[in-house]
Amino acid sequence: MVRIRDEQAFDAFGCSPLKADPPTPDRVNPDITFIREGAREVPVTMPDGKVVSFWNFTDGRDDASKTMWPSKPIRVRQGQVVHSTIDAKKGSHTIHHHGMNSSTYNDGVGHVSFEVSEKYTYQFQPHSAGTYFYHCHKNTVLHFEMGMYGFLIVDPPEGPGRLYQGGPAYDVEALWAFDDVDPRWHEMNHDAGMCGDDEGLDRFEPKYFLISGVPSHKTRTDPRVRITAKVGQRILIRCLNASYSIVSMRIMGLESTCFGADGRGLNDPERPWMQPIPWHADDAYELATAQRRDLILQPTVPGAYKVIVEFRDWITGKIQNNGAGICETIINVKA
Ligand SMILES: [Cu+2]
Repeated sequence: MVRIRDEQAFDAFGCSPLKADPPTPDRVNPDITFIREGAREVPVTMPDGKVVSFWNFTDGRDDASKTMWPSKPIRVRQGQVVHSTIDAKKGSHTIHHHGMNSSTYNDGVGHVSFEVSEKYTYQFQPHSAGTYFYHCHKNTVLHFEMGMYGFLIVDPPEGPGRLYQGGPAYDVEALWAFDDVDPRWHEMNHDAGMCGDDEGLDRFEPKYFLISGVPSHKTRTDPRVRITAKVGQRILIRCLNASYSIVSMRIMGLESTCFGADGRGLNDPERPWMQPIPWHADDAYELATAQRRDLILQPTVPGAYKVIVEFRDWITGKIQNNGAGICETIINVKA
């Protein structure tokens, strides 16, 4: 074990972040509420038969969410006052609602506010419809790799069916979260590395690759990933790169248009410098860690269109795991 040089300074910031369960400041009546309980273990069987354990946030009011990984989405409407309560249960955790303009108290970043040891209610009000995600921000590099995340979707005030006000409508919606797994990290304890201990968190060697919790050997068939639509329908794919790789994505034989990036619409008249981006068939488009892209497709010809998702090393650009870091799925378009 290698200790860092200035232990005192690290102790104040790294080892001992404040753990607290304060009342929510400036609390008002919410329009919608959520409960997320911290760190239930969800086993996932990988292509080689090995079982890797992930941690989820369980919706305290929904038994089905106990086995869901990624965690059950939080879905709200633009302008609503949202109360999202964490019940930490095991150890301390936080919820960072990534992309919301929250106050520091409500931002859920453990090291700049506090970690929640029992319960805290985050209060925020989303102002921009689009695709976001929520995740634990305690010992972030580890807890995020352990899977403590889920989609956070902000619908326009009138509800689902349109990406944002003035944006495109859709008939079919898919949520794709790309993830990569270094199984060595999944054997660590909650606080590994927080005191500057050399636990090997600077080495990330992903061996398994998944889309929305589905390992690569099942992404072509599992309905959590595979898309089924009819000719003429408009398909919305909400993409989230929840991996520690650069994700390079190709949709073979189909044109699409990126109408949203990181929770912002791209054809908003108030932001004329941002324009929808055409994604040409067969071309590769990249997402860095935590980026979201909202794609709209409207296929005119029936077919089973292949989607290829490559996980590439940030530095070398090579496909992870000696070229094996690939997931494929199908957009199945029926007449
Ligand atoms: Cu956590």
